[in-house]
Amino acid sequence: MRAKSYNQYLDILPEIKDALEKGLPIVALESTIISHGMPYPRNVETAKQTEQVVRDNGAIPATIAILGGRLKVGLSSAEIDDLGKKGLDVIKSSRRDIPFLVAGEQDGATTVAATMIIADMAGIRLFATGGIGGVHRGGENSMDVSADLEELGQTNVAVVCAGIKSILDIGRTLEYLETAGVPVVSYKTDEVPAFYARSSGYKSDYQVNSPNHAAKALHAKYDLGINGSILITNPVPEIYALDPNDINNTIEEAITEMEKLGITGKQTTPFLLSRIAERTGGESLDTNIKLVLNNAKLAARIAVEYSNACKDGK
Ligand code: PSU
Ligand code: MN
Repeated sequence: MRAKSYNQYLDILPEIKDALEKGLPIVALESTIISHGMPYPRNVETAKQTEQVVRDNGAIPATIAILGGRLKVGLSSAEIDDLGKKGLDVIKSSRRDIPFLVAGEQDGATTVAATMIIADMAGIRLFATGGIGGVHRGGENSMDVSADLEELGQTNVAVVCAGIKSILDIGRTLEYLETAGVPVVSYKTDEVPAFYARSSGYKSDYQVNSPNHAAKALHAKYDLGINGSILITNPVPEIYALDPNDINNTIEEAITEMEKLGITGKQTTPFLLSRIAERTGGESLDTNIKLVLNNAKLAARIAVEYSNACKDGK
């Protein structure tokens, strides 16, 4: 067997390669959120704004996707435009899909799981997104459990998100993460936020009050050789949060509609996100965008501290 070398599959933008060599702070960003998570053109605007927020907070953005079978670490502005315009026509790609897209020289938008895998290959340890996949409601029967959870259990990239969305079974998702050995931490609160809403009623494992605290825990984890992610949940800013009861009713209605239509598998999350946006008259989309930007800021600040911790060796 050949020595393990992923480099032949990776295309890393020169700015990011340089930052990796120098140990500078970098934040990975996913592309399924662009193609499947939001409608055009706000998906493209948001992707570019997110990159800018990462830069404004001292780190270098690396938006990840698969293009023509190449694992791209960092996209050009034109490539982001293209993914955003193609939307649902791009293949939503998780761990299972990567080898087939490479072999077929195809394009794929990467989910949290696939983005983590590619970020890890490049050596990027921080990743910002909006929401992760989890155990779907009724998952105890359907077994609809996102591959994101298994990835969080094994791949060495910390993920900053806005908590667990109530399209999912929050309690079971947290149980799964506990089993997988993933610490769920919350930023400046002791509760796991619920994406559109700041509160879920579930306590997180650890509260962190500074980017430095999160970075030190991450550094300790990888220094100790404990594989897997730390899930850093960051509540949506108060002014953009939605009323938990209102949004839960909207989510219930969207789930009922989805069940009637017989939608399952990888179509589930994109369907629910777009129905919820329609039913809230775009309000949920505005909240979604604001929380992504908020997460990019926190991830960049943690990346700065993590880069310092690595240089100090502590
Ligand atoms: N949640 C969101 N927006 C998203 C997703 C989740 O609020 O765009 C995307 C992410 O890419 C995530 C994926 O990794 O959906 C999970 O899909 P599934 O449940 O099919 O694994
Ligand atoms: Mn699923």
